[in-house]
Parts: sequence; structure tokens; C-alpha cells
Amino acid sequence: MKIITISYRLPLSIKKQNRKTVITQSAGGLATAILSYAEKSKANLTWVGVADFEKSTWENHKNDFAKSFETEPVFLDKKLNKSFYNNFSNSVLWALFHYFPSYVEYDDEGFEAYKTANEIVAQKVNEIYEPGDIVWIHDYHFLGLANLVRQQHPNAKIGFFLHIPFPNFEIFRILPSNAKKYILDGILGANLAGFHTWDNAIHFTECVEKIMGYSQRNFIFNQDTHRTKVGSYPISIDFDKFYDSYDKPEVATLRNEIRELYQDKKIIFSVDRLDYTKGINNRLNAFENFLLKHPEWREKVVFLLVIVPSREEITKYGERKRMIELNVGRINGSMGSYKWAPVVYQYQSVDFNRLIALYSSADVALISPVRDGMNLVAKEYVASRKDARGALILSSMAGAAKELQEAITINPFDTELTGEKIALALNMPQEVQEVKMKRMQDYLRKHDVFRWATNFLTDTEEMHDHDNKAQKL
Ligand code: ADQ
Repeated sequence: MKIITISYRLPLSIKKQNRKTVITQSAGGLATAILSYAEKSKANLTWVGVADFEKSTWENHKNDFAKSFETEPVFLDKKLNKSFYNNFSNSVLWALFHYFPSYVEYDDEGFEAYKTANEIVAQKVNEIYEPGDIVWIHDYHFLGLANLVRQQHPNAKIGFFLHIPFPNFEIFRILPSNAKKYILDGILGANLAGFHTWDNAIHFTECVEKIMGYSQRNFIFNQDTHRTKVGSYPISIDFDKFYDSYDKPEVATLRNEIRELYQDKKIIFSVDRLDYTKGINNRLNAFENFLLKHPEWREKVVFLLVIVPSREEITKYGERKRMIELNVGRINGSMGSYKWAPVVYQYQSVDFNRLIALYSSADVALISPVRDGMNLVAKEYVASRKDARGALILSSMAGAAKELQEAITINPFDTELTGEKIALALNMPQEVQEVKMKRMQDYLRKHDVFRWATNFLTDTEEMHDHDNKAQKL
């Protein structure tokens, strides 16, 4: 038996080092968690995803790296991939599902490319599928896939998990009818359809009821070949990895460096991919409001704003980058002095040790997405604070706010009030920080990514096996 996991990106990194091609399998949270479940259930793991490298590179090097699971890259034609990824996936689904209908740029060609890409990936899954395997499909790039695999293998165990929000009916109905039906039918191909929160699960259920006219009982839809259970499965992180990294000597050295550099200042920190959903400009405006209302904090605080490059070739992302950079320049120009830049901005990726050093140096983490499926950064910040210090400001629009109850929650659109919450967080007494951090850590320690993957895969198997038994009776 094996678990076939499908995601757009493969957990692989391919780099050139001294003219040599070096391939490494990624040890990200998702891969580690699925591997751990696979080990416990004595299953193998095969990962299917879209290659972002040449076929020849793969053919030449696929055997010379350490493997803990099999990898099956799908090589898509460049034009098709661009249309599939940039157009329908990111300029329609990502925008709409995050409640940005005015950012949607729909064209039929993009939708056709999306369906073709889903069919090509389904072919790959069908090639490697054997009876008894579990198929776990991830995210908005593959909304049609569960149904396509189901058509070939009516008895397959299929789970689908959406990493982004599922919007309410009024937003979802904006899509053309054929796209709406394709998506809902697609997800219903799974035995289990998982979302980060119950709100999202309910939105999906309502869309199926209203658009497809199907009825459900206890969030289960009955169909000819199988039943689909809909539920909430909040993703999490490898808690111990973040918590234990606090003591790593490399992390401690970096942390000391950061603290020394800003020794007379409090540090506010945020890190996200470049994305309009992350509310980065609102965050900057809130920070400016805070400085205007609380001049006593000037020169006593610094905002470390780290943004990791992402999807720059899509117009809305390039535009967003320019807006953020103008805003940073404006705030530093008007509020700063020759001795002090209020915002220290970095547009680059940071490695794991530095990330932990930044998390564990920050007095405040300011996380303000205007819409986010979960937001792992919030969970990572809490887990990295073995010292039980620091305050978390978290947008109520992030799935994580449902779980991290001790966070200071904000409405990211209310930049005045968020400015006040920044002052509150900076003034939070140490004893209060400690109580809040420890409570959130207790929660995350129990609800980690291993538990998430186990719950999801066990429920997928149970749904399938229960139906199978019922059919045999
Ligand atoms: P993302 O939108 O990418 O994920 P998030 O959940 O915050 O958002 O995860 C980002 C990850 O990237 C974190 O693990 C973080 O450490 C890392 N990261 C961010 N900036 C970085 C930087 N500059 N350098 C290095 N690493 C950086 C989508 C959904 C989320 C959902 C996740 C998982 O949009 O809502 O939580 O999937 O389901």
C-alpha cells in the first residue's frame, strides 16, 4: 500500500553548486507529517507534482540524491503551465477564494488549461495507482482531480484538502456555471473533503446544496460510487522542531546578534510571502498610526518587515511590491531620523535558523492578513518562544485566530485600532506574556502537524472502508 500525495510544488530543491546539480528532498512540515503516518501504517509514499525543472535534469540526476519517498514529476508544456498556474489558479481561484472579486481576471483559455493540467496529473496518478493506495490531493490547483481519479478508480480512497479559504456562496457564484460545477463535482470525487475551519466547510456544503441541489446529513453527501464527508482539519506545524530550535547554538548566536543590534529598542516582526492577501500595506499604515499616536515610542522601536518573493510575474503581485516599497520609503522618510529607520525591510528568503532567531528576538509579532486559510507564521512564532516571551497580534481573518485564543486579535482593515493594539502589545507585562504563550504552546504541542495528517488520513480511510463494508452487506 502507498500514499500518493499530489501538490502543485514538489518537496524538492534543485540547485547548482560548483557547477554540480544538487537535489535535496525537503523536510517541510507537510512532508514530514505524511512520512510519519506512512511509517506507522507501513505504507510507502509517492509524491506527484508539477516539475519546475527540465526533464533532462531529472533524467540525469533522479538517482543521485537521498530519498525517503518516491517523486513523480509531471512535465507540463510551458505555455500550458503558465496559463494553468498564473491565470485560472492564481488570477481567478486565489483572488476569488480570498474575497478579492475585483482582482479576478477570468478567461476561457485559462480555465481550459486548468482542466487539461488536472487531466494530465490524473493520468500520472492513474498510472501509478494500485488498489489499496490512499490518494491525498492538496489545494486549489487540483480542484478537479478527485473526480477525475474517481472516474477511473470508483473504489479508490481519496482525500482532498484545501489550504486556502473556501468562500461563501455569494462570492463563489461569481464563477461561470461550468467552472462552478467542475469545482464542486471535482471535490465531491473525494471520500473526505477537508478545510481549515468549520466556516469554510459550511461554505462548501452550502455551495453544493444551492448549486448542485444535493442534500447532506451530518456533512455527508451520498453519491453513486461513494459518500463524501466534509469537515474541518486545521493544519499545524512540527511544534517540537520550532520549540527545540530555540536552543540550537547557531540560532542563539544569530539571536544575540539581532538583540545586540537593536539593544535599546523593542522589535516588532513580521514575515510573509509577497501577497495582497497578507495585508502588508494595512500593517504598515497601522504601524504609522501607532507612531503618530504614541510619539513616546519613536526611536525606541523597530519594525522588521521580511517579505519573501512570490509570483512576481503576475501583475497584481508586481504592483503590490511597488506599493509596499513606496509605503516603507514614505514612513521612513516622514517618521524616521538620521539615527533611526522605523521600518527595516527585507525582500528575500531567510533560512530556518535565522527565521527562528528573528521569531525568538521579537517582542511583538504583527500578523495581519486580510484573509488567510490558516497562517502558519502565527503558529511558528508561538512555538519558537521557548522563553515564553513576546506578544502575538493576529488578524481575526486568519484561520489560526480560531485556535490561538490568547492572541491579541485585530481587524486588519481598522488601522487606527491596530495601532492601539501595537501599543498594548509592547506594554504587555512579562507575566501576562508568559501565561498567554504557555497556553498557546500547550495547545500547539497537542495539535501539531502530525496529529493533523493522522486525523485526515485516518478519516479518509474510515469513510472509504465504512462505505465498502456497507456495499458488501
Ligand atoms: P502561505 O500563504 O504560504 O500558505 P503561511 O501559512 O503563513 O502562508 O505559510 C508560510 C510559510 O512560509 C511558513 O512556514 C513560513 O515560515 C515560510 N516563510 C514565510 N516567509 C518566509 C521567508 N521570508 N523566508 C523563509 N520562509 C518564509 C498557504 C495558505 C495558508 C496556510 C498554508 C498551509 O495561504 O493560509 O496556512 O498554506 O495550509
